[in-house]
Amino acid sequence: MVEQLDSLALEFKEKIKNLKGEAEVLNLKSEFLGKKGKVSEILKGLRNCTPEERKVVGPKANKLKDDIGDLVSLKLQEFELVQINQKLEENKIDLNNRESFWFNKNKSGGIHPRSMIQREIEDVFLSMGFEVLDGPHIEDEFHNFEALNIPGDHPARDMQDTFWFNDPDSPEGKKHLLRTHTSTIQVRGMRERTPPFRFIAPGTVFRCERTDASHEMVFNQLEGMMVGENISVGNLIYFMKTLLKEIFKRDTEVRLRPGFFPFVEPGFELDIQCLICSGKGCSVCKKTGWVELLPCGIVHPNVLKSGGIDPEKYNGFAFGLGLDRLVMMRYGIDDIRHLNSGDLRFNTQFSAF
Ligand code: FA5
Repeated sequence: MVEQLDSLALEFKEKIKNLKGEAEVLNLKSEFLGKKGKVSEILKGLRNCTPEERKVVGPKANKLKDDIGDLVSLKLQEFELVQINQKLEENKIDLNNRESFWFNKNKSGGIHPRSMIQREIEDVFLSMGFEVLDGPHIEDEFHNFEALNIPGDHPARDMQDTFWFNDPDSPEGKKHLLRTHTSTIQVRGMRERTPPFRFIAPGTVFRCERTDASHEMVFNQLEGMMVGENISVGNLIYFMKTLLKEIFKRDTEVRLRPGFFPFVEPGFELDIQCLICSGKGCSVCKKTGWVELLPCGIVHPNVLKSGGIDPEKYNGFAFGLGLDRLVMMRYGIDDIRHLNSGDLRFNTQFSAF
């Protein structure tokens, strides 16, 4: 039996050398190790062996099984490597040759639905005399919280959990963070202007929160601010209505309810009737029929002071539009996570790619 096992080992090594594919390797494995395979057939003879013979044959048979298993794995890895190299070769991109980029062959780039809507909104506000501002993603505590009337011990800080950086260069341990909202640009904008002024500021914001159909950790807002003399809630509502009318090209059901934000007083939540389910209730609106879209209010005097503006003389309104949610409502997208997926099957539905 020992000789039989030795010759099986040689036979296997010889046969596996010439195999051409995964299926052939697996067939050979079962020819040797399967229930009715060559090794099993030999081992049936163990019954007739003496205990001494078994002590020799048993370990030898086990070693042969292990060796066959190892040779099979090695051969399969070899095939896998060939396949990977083949794929790499097929998808090779010569960065010096524009013709070799896949998207240049038959297709051109397109615009993400969020960028399309952002541009539309910018046009609407530009036509109403607003400027378009930008601000940094990495912010300090002052612009994200303190200047907005949210001191260190204020419970409102818990409403927007975020990602913090330690600042080794700051002796007071002043911390930096990924901005949680575009309201950071309010103070930056105010400090660089004298009233009257009006601006919007679109941008990406970051929050440490659980994702679902209407919540992302990285999402986009569009801030708006108008400061001057005798600005009223009526002015605010006018601009909000104009925005929604221009974007949806039809009247939409909205509701205004009181909302608390330390940087506005009074503060409001402007909700839009869910256009995914027409107000019947779905996962996007959490079965309420309404989607929180546009918090807004009259700027708090402390915030005007942080921006270097005299609250005795001037006042203003501010709003913070949830841009991704607006895009969802406009196109009937039932899950916010599609927007950041980078999936071309999704992106190509909105503009010519
Ligand atoms: C704010 O961020 C305030 N800075 C808005 C503001 C500005 C109020 C100026 C008053 C004056 P809020 O946390 O509610 O508020 O977010 C604003 C909007 O962003 C929400 O109405 C919603 O449309 C959107 N939003 C909030 N969290 C998420 C999230 N995790 N994923 C997607 N959109 C979100």
